[in-house]
Amino acid sequence: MQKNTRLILALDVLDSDEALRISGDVAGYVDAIKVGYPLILATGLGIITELSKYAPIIADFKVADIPNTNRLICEQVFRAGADAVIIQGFTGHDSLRTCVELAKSSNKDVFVVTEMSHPGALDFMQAAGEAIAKMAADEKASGVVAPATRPERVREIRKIIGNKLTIISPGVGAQGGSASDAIKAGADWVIVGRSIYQAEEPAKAAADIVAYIKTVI
Ligand code: 3DU
Repeated sequence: MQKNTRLILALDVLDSDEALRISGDVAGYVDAIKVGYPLILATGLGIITELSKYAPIIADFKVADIPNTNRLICEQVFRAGADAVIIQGFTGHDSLRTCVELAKSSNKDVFVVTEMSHPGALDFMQAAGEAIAKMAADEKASGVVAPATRPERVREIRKIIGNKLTIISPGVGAQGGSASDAIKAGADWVIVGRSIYQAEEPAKAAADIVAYIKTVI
């Protein structure tokens, strides 16, 4: 994944024609497209292959199972053409290690969720966030997913993982986070969904975010 615009589109629409149209419109403004359960359950895993002509694809399955099941899931995701997969960190070292080993052998990336961006992440997840970030670094994941809604946590997680891992950061726009604050706090990329795909002109919305990011780098 090339660090160029520093914007990742979260494509949580439910229709394949719409997904392809929006991807074509915004392709010049995004470094990757993140797809997850909503689009894939609605249209099928083949949508990954179709979208991969526009940008690298991150499959956000938040994989959270025993090592063997994690491996089976990641195999399918990579076979479909995804360049990266997002997994949950709370399942521990062995579950993560299995994904990282598979990814490295196929030249793919694994991003590990430390703590999520919504308010409920404070109930249980945040307490484990720093330990998960350390684990992601120890297990040599490609990067972590950290919340743009809490830039101070992005900053803390950056300190823990150093500069070898990247940070992708959701929560910008609809969830209240700011793209520039997340980037200033140490995120490599921001992930934006509704503020782009629900906009009247998705390409303009994406271009505006990219321009905003450029003011702080
Ligand atoms: O709130 P948005 O519409 O910009 O979409 C954010 C996307 O990022 C969405 O796909 C959501 O499932 C994902 N995500 C988070 O919002 C927060 C996380 O901690 C991890 C992933």
